[in-house]
Amino acid sequence: MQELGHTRSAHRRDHLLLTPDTFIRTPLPGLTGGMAIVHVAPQVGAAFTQMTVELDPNGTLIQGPSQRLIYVLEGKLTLTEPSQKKPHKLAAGSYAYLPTEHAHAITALTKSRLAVIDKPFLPLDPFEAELHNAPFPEIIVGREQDLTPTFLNGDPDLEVRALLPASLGFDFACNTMTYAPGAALSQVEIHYMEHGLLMLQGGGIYRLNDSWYPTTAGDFIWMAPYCPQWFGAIGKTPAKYLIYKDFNRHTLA
Ligand code: UGY
Ligand code: MN
Repeated sequence: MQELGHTRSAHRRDHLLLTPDTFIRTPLPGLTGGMAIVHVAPQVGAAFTQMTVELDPNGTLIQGPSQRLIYVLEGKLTLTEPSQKKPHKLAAGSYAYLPTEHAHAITALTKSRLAVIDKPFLPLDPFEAELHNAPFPEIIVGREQDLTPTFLNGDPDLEVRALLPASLGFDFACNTMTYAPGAALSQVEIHYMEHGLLMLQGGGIYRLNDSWYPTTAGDFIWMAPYCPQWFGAIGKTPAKYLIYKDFNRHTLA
């Protein structure tokens, strides 16, 4: 239906809300048999790129210019990379962390969708790395379904699953957060880290700076550093999102 110029999408100084009706698909170097929806990139002021990559059967994505985290949204795929002879099998909920220059090819067996986060790596100073027993990050392949949740601020209705280990070696965090119906963040957060957020299930109200947005599965949000933020889940099913944040580094590093 023609929406006569109306959309929920919004672009403000310190945040972006992008709803699927405004997504633009583009080709990308390293991507064959598919298209990329680049949700956020340095062009808007972010220090990372987050995209959704849509692959047709046999479509392939190979390594990009930086370290990468992928999270499978839909489909069946293989990940070929040099640390293991046999390709890894990936399906919805599978994820992989791939360090900078770690050669890889992700190939779709069926029509698939992946969340992809690319971020230039900020290494720890070698002295700090030894002090904190935080070696250079290595490849990780896992399944979100196998992760044990923690509860944000002890709230049993707000489950956090960390895709990356709690080591200072990593310069970002990526978690899923699952809110029981009616659950909410216990505070308005204001922090120096930025966020990329993909709403996976359910929905609610996202407060971003001085605006309150109805938000639902499929939406993408970017929160710039210090963007005031709060979420409350609305509806009869849980709300769940995948959330990126820069982490573990001095702000002047
Ligand atoms: O990790 C976070 O900062 C997270 N609690 N923020 C958010 O959900 N907007
Ligand atoms: Mn936050």
